[in-house]
Amino acid sequence: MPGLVVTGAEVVPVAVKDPPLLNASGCHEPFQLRSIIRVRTADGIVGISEAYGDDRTLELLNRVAAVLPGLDAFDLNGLTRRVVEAVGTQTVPMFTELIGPASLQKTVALAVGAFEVAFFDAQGKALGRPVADLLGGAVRDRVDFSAYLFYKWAEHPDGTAAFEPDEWGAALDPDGIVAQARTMVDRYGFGSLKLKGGVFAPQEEVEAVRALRKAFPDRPVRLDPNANWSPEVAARVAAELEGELEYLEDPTPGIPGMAQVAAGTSLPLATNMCVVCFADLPEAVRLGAVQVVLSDHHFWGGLRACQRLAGICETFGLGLSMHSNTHLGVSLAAMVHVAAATPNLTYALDTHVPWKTEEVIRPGALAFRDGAIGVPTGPGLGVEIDEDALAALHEQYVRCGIRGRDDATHMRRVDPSFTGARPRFA
Ligand code: GKR
Ligand code: MG
Repeated sequence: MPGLVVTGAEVVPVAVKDPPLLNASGCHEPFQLRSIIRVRTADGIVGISEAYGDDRTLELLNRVAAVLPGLDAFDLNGLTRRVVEAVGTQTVPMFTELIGPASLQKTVALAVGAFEVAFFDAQGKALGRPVADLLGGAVRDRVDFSAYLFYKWAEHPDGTAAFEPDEWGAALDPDGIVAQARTMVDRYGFGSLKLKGGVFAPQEEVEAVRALRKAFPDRPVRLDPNANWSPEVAARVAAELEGELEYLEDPTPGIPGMAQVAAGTSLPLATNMCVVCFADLPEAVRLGAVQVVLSDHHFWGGLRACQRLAGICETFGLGLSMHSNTHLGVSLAAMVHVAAATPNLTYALDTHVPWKTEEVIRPGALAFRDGAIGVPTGPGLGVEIDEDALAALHEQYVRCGIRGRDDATHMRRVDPSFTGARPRFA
C-alpha cells in the first residue's frame, strides 16, 4: 500500500453559542471557541480533528500545520518529531486554568493530540476501518457518559448575548440542580451525575449533592469544585460526603494539597487539574494524592497518549475517567473511539454536548441512548463535517469578537468584586 502523504493542513476557528454556566473561574461567555482541523493527503483523503480555538492555540496549530506536508499520515512518531521542532522552547498558555498549568510538555501534547486525531481519521478512511480498530480494537460497542450539571443563570448578563435565553432556565440552588438533572436524565438517559461546584459556599453544594442522591438514589454522583477549596475546607466537605460520592474531583489545588485531603478520607479523589501531563504522575503516585485521573486527548497528547496513561493508571492501581471542555461532535467521536478501545476506562465520561445547540458534523452519526453513544463503525472517526454548518460557525467566530476564554470578566459584569483567585473558600 502506498504511503498516505500529507499535502496540507488547515485550521478553521469556529464559535458556538454557550449558556451562562457557572464555575470556579466565573461564567461561560456567550460563545465558546473551537477549531476544526483538516489534513489533506495526496490520495485525496481528508482526516479531520477538533481542538481549542483561542488565539494562542490557533497560532500554535497553524505553526505545526505548516511543517506537516511530506509526512506520512501513518507516521505518528514523525508527527511528534515535527511538533517538537515547531514548538521549540516556547510554552503556550492553556486557554483555561481549569485544566491545570501550562508546560512545554503540555504544549507539545496539545499540538500532537490535535493532529494525531486527524491522522488516525485519514488512516481509518484509507483502510476502511474505524479508529477504535487502529487503537487495538473496541472492547465495548457503546460508551457511557455522565450528565454534566452546572449552576447557571437564566440568561447572559445584559448586552453580551444577541440571542434568546437558553431553554434550561436558572439553576442556583438544590431544587434547580435536581430539576436540571431530571431533564438531562429524561432526555439522554444518563446513568451517573456530575455537579460542577466551586461556585457557592461549600455547604450549599453539599446540600445539592444530598438532594441529587435523594432524587436519584441509583445514580452515582460526582462533585468538582475545580480546586476552589482550601485543603481544610476540602477535608471537611469530604468528611460530610463520605460514602455519598463516586469521586470528589479536584477539591483543592496542587498535588501536596490533594495528598493532604486524600490522607483523611475514603472518598476517591479525581483530577484534571493537578495531574495533567506525564511528568505529574510520579509525585502524585508517591504521595497517594489522587485515586482517579481524568484523561483528555486534547491535552494529554492524543489517543495513543491516553492509552499510555491508561496503562500507567492500571499499573499503579489508579482509576481512569475522562474530562471534557465545551466541544463539538468531532471531539465527541474521538473520545468515544479511544474510550471504546481502553479496557480500564470504565467510568462514565464527561461531556458538555447537552449544553450545545450548534454542531459541525452531519446529524445522525452520534446520539445518546440510555446515556451512551454507540461506537461508530464507519471508516475513521465515522463522522463527516457539515460544510454549511462549519461555514456558519466560522462566520460566527469572525463576528463574535471573542478570541480567548475569559470566564472571570464575564462574571464581573454581574459581580464586580469577583477575582477568580483560588481557593476562594478557605
Ligand atoms: O466548562 O466550566 C467548564 C468546566 O469547568 C471545564 O472548563 C473544566 O475544565 O469540565 C472541566 C473540569 O472537569 O474541570
Ligand atoms: Mg474537573
